[in-house]
Amino acid sequence: MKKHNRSIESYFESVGAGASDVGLSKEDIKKDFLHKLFYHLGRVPALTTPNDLYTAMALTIRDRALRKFVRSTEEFTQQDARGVAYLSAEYLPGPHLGNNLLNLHIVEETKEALAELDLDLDEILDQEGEPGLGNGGLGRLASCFMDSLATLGIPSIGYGIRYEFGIFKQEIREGWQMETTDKWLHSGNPWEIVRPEISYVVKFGGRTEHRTNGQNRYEVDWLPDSEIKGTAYDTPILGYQSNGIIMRLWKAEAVESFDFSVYNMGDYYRAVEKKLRSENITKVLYPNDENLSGKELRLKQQYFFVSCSLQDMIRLHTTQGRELKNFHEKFAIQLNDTHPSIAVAELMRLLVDEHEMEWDEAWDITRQTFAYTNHTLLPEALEKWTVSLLGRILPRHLEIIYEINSRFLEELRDKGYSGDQIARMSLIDEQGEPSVRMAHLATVGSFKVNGVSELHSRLLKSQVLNDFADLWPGKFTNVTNGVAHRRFVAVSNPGLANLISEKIGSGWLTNLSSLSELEKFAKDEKFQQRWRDVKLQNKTALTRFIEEQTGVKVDPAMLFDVQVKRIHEYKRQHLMVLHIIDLYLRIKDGKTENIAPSTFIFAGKAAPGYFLAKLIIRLITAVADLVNDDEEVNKLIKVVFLPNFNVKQAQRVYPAADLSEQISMAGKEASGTGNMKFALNGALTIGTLDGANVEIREEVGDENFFLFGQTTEEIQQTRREGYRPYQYYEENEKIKRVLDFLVSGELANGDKELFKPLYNNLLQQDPYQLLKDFDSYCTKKEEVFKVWNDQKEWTKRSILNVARMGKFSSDRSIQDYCDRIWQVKPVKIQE
Ligand code: NBG
Repeated sequence: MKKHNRSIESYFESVGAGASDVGLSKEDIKKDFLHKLFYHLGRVPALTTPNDLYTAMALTIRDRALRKFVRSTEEFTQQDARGVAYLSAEYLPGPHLGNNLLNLHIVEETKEALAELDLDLDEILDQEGEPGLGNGGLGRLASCFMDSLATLGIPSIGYGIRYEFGIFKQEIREGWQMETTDKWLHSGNPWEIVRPEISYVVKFGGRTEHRTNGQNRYEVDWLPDSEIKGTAYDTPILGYQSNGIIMRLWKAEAVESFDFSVYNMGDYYRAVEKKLRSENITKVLYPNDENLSGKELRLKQQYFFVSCSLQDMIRLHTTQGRELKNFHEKFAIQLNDTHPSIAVAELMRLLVDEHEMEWDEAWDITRQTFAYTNHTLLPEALEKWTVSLLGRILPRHLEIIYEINSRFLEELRDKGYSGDQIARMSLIDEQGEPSVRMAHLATVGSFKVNGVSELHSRLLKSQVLNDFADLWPGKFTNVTNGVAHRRFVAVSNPGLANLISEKIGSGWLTNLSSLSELEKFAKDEKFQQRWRDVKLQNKTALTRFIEEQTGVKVDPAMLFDVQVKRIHEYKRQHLMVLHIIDLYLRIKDGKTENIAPSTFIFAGKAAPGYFLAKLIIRLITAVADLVNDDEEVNKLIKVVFLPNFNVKQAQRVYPAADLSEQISMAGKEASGTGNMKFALNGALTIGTLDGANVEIREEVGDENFFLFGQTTEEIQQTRREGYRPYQYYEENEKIKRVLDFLVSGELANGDKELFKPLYNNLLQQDPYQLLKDFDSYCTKKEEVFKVWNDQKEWTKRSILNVARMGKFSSDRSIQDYCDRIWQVKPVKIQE
């Protein structure tokens, strides 16, 4: 086929196949499904496995998704629009099939097509695993953004890493978290297409040579000591009845040129070893959320995917006949945290060293291209690379960073900045072992910097990047996070989605604010009853799942009180546990009045090297065993730890929750997005004034939100006054009793030592001020129980929560990015 400027439509028309070669009718789907099953997978009907059925269906739908992608790309190219490249080291797309069916509007057609073949869509959906290519909120946010970018018709592409092993699989053995590898590719991945022709060479190590060329131009050669090839793997991401975009993930491979021709036996093995070593780069995701490990391989991963992505953008740009001096007019590149921030130096290198651009022009372009999103204020999570490591892996980039820094510091000196200020703002941290501050590199190299909630953006400006915000006030902005409500409500909670659409129409699918039309039904008792029926159904389904996974039987009539997220001290899962222990002790004392029957549900992974987080899981499972086995207690409360929290499990949990626990110490949770998913599914929130909780409360109304705990200011005040947690232990009977219980041995077959580290941590430092917030939390829980006992009141609040959550769609977040940061316009396909 020769290259023509013809549209995809015209090709099909010319062979008489009609424009709808991948039709959406029941018959089209059925025919294509059988075609995939027999001719693509080569299956004999009698030997078909459930995975075959799933794969055939996925391939059927992938064709339709690709059609949208091809059409969108045609349109983007024609309109010559500015586009967005989202650079993220993590993505958590979740299962694709259900979401794609919704977006193509063919759930019913597919169900029927399968039913006619005696197959069940739900069983097929259940077959799908998920790419666990992220740790938590940050990776999931990237995937929510892909969904919204496609839906809004923004010319865009998401770049990342195709880890062969994603986030570990969590099992619970004898109460402890155990990690096993996540072999997500083992039964194949029908959604991706490998693009062997889209590949780039990435260099590592070695040294640089500086010289002046014939035209008197100063030039630098980078003579690396190894090279690795990155190959593109594309997954189409569909918008809702809209465009399709691509998530392009890079896989590391040995470069073609590695030399098999000159081997003897020994060299052959060495050559193969070298190949394996190359592939190591994209082998496994680092399972640390909010923490930096300083690992060489991690830096290599970051550079690898960034370099491939930038080379790819430059290729896209120049093959369309454009000049590099216009690069920033065609691309806005969003840095999802500092993980891809080496891109600032890499774009400089590509422009200056490889494309012979002058430094000043290259720097102008770079600074008009990048924008940086910060996702955490936790000091231990701010990325730094030692100068010695960075210089060894990326010698040329270290030189470029030094050059950027020296020019930047010169600017500060000219402005009269003091030595102290300059040391604070420098890209190089000279305290201790010299290291590169990646957040500073990202800030200096970007035209906009944003936090992910109002509070977080404010704290970012007043704390972590304070000096930069003073220098460039206009550079800083906020974009509050949002979630893909279609996945987390329409796909996960069809009962609620149908009820809502029946009342107010389906406009909320593309315009979440229209949920406000539900407000008028908040007190309607018939509607309330239906609202509760849906919740009960979802809880019953979760009950079955809990029993399957943990063997624990729970009663769906109980209050489902849920905390699911990564396990971290700052998120304070143990605060919830301390309260459960208090309830247990009360019940044992026979003081059961005012306790609403509750099931406490936890899920989440702990970083494998994070001892206290793992001990918190051990504590939850210990409390679960104690409570669930005690006849006197288990009628009133139960405790469950669901192993291996991931997107698929999350989609079962949110719809079944009554109460959402968002109880981090104020100032620590940048935004939270689980908080939004819960509230959108009708859970009420108990939470602190942290992250996006603040805005959720503003929206849903103080009276519909269970607020407790100190504010950021109060926390700082407490710290300034010299926080002494031991004092709370001494002065507060309840705290003393609960903490003593931790080390009484009753939770651990007489072992008094097991939970000592947590006990000591709380009594000696309590860095997240649990003890200080404990009373306020318990008091609020009493109120929760009271409101729960008034089901009409509870349901009214639940309806109002949903009705007022319109702000928290990722569609709105992406619109904010477009308006405040990228300055890009939608190019929607017409179909
Ligand atoms: C996380 C924050 C969350 C936030 C997500 C998405 C990191 C580094 N940060 O509060 O902890 O919701 O990012 O912005 O993973």
